Amino acid sequence: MPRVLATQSHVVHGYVGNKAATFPLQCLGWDVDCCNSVQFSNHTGYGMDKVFGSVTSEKELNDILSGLFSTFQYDYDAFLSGYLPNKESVRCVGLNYRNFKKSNPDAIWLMDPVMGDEGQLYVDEDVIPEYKRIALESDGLVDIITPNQFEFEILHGEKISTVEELKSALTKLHRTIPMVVLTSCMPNLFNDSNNVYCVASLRDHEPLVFRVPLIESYFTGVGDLFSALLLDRLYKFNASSKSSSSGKNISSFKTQINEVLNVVHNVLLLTKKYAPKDLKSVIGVASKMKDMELRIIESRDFYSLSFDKDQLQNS
Ligand code: PXL
Repeated sequence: MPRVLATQSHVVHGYVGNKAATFPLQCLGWDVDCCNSVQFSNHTGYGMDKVFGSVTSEKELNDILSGLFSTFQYDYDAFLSGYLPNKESVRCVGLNYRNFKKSNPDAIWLMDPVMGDEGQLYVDEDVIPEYKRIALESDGLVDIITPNQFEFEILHGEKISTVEELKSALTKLHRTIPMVVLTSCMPNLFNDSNNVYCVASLRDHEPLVFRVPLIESYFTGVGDLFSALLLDRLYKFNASSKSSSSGKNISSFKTQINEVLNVVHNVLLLTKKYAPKDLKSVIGVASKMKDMELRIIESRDFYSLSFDKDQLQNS
């Protein structure tokens, strides 16, 4: 059974961070070791006056991660990092994961640099230089990064308004990171507000563009689910290509991203089915937000689905 170390948030109620990642990964046969960067009552979309709990201190986070390293140095096949609330937590995870990667050079590190969306930061601003340091200065450390466009622009240091600018920014980021997946791009980039665009790029290949039908709703934790599922697909492909020596290729990368987008799309459709129809009555109303939580458990039959070509083309 492969084992992943996942450092991101824990919420008591609902499904973001490790709560969104753990059950799907377990369904896919993973042993998931969760290290919680925060323990909150619920996600921050309920309104900051409705978030209770605490941020794991740098000392505690470092004690846990370095303690795990001292006992389980060679026991992880993959590393996942997501929501880290401040510069101390980003730096601490960076340093500890660096040690793990040195001992396990074949293990995959998927870093989701969770910082914000649509122009709004939802972590401390001082995480930015720390994420830049990890992403831009350390070749061979992070294998795959899954920012949204806002986060990608922060790492790149400039706004991106055209596909050409996007391509050249990707080439720059590929100097240090072999795989980059922009989980969602802003509608103006592809002049299409009816669909969501995901751009996946493998070093030395043309970026792949995926169009996903937009589901009007208000979901939280989608990126966390996406990253977990993608890590599973990439790990399994790496493991099988090592034994068959077929190497990493662009067509299997495309299939993996397509499959993950399809699974996430199905989870969102199911979530929407149970969610209130009148979105205006929900946003900012804490007592109703619970009905918008991802249906992670009810979606259990989706996670391991592979999709045939016809389904892929239609989706
Ligand atoms: O990645 C989403 C996320 C994770 N963790 C916490 C959050 C959110 C989004 O709101 O509040 C605590």
